[in-house]
Amino acid sequence: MIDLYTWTTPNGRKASIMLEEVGLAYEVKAVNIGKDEQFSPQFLAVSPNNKIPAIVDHDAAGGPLAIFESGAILVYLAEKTGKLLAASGPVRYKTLEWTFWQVGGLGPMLGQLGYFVLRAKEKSPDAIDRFTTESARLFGVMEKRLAAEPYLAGADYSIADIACYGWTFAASTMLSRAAPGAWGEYPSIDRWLKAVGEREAVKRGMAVPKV
Ligand SMILES: N[C@@H](CCC(=O)N[C@@H](CS)C(=O)NCC(=O)O)C(=O)O
Repeated sequence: MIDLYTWTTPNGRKASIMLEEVGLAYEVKAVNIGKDEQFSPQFLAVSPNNKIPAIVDHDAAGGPLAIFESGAILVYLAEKTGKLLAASGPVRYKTLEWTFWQVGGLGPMLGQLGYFVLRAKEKSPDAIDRFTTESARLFGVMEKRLAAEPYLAGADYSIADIACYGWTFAASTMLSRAAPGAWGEYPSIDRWLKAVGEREAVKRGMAVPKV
């Protein structure tokens, strides 16, 4: 059994979508970051960076294994099950490339954009402009990739698509209303959003945790 520490955010949903896709049994431990539960000693013992998602695999070889950082969780679960990440070869590295593009680029930029347009007490035009421009640039890169390939890693759905789905969905809906310049006409991303969003495992994973 795997414990999944998560909340209702795009980062948390990468892990729940992945667990649904690979079909591993898991128990949800909701960490309400709106109530600062990520700073509790019990959670910090699992995730010392005080961020969700995190997992504990009680069936790991060598005893229970705690993992934080969504990219590490995706790679771990893919390798544990042999699904959604090739074991070797070029497709493996295309998959890792787009997975870490999300973790190091798309996620942080959209997260900062969301903070500055929705939550910051004082509006900072420079910060909003910076993160709007960078988000739009990243979506331009993603649009080009998806115009050339069905999925981010190439022909097949992979952990790279799982990494990008939640944030891209948020950008296409709620965030684009708050920061219209960050989103635009992206026919290939729209096609991909529909294909990924129609997967049953994605629908189930996007509904975790139930609050
Ligand atoms: N790089 C991390 C980012 C995780 C992250 O930013 N999680 C947010 C929720 S979406 C969080 O837990 N925030 C709580 C906090 O910063 O105190 C990952 O990909 O797992």
